[in-house]
Amino acid sequence: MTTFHLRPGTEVAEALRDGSPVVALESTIVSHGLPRPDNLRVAREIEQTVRAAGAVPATIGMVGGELVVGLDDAQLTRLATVDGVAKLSVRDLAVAAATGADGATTVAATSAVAAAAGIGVFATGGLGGVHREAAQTFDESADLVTLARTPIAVVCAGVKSILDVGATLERLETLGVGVVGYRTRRFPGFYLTDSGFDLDWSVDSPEQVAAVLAAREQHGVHGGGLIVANPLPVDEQLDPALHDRTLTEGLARLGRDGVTGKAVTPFLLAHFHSATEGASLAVNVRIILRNADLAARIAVAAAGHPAA
Ligand code: PSU
Ligand code: MN
Repeated sequence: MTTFHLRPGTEVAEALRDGSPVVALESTIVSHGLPRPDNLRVAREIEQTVRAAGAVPATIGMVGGELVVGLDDAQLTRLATVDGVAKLSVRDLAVAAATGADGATTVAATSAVAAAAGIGVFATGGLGGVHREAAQTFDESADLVTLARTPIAVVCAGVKSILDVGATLERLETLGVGVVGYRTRRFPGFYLTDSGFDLDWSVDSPEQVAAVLAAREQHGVHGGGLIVANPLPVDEQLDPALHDRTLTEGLARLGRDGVTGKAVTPFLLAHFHSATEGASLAVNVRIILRNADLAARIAVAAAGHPAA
């Protein structure tokens, strides 16, 4: 079993011990999802946003084979700047630990480690899901199957719009992963406010999300994760025409360059960032910061709303 390192006496360890609000954050977005040098600045801004809303940030990642819950600034800097940082899903954690690797954890790996550490709320940009060619390639993110068995609330702007959103929602239903819109009945489309798909449930406040988490504890039927889908306001989304053009072009390049497996998502995100000349990057950053803020407010509400 891979154990994580929660150094006694660290801010995260003390907050967890005291039942204070903690928000888990992933590192793949830092190492593979955002371009340098913005990535390190944004990683720090995400943590500051969590703090400003009254919670302790716990960015998760692997440094020299050590799985860390609550990277310090030197560790965060290392994962943001050195070459050869591996992208770690759940299945990679043990191998990376045993070989002393540096690695960034995906939504799947971050959720699994956070839940094991006792953290109940996690903020990211957009979830992984079913890729558009999945009927041929079988490419479906391990984020989905991991959330099926991991009791954590993930605040995100839906799934990345590069994916097959309808198929992803069907899989989430099959897998028993809860999905609630935050002040909306439409599933967000990451760069876009609205993916075009309806949701069954909407919640209006961090307190209401905390009540959902508490009800789950009381029922003792935990199941898996809860997705809190937090859309961008319409005037902050990426221009839909630019989005559609960029996506068509990116998908064509994917085929031309023969990109497959775990390289697909970073490739498409990088294509968006360069083809939109930074417009998608600005949108991506706004998404993450808004989600970090909401996640922190949920964690604060949950800390004051313990299950009976
Ligand atoms: N959200 C973002 N940027 C990212 C990711 C999510 O805004 O880079 C990362 C997450 O770590 C997610 C991963 O788990 O992309 C999905 O990769 P894949 O499709 O290979 O499972
Ligand atoms: Mn994949």
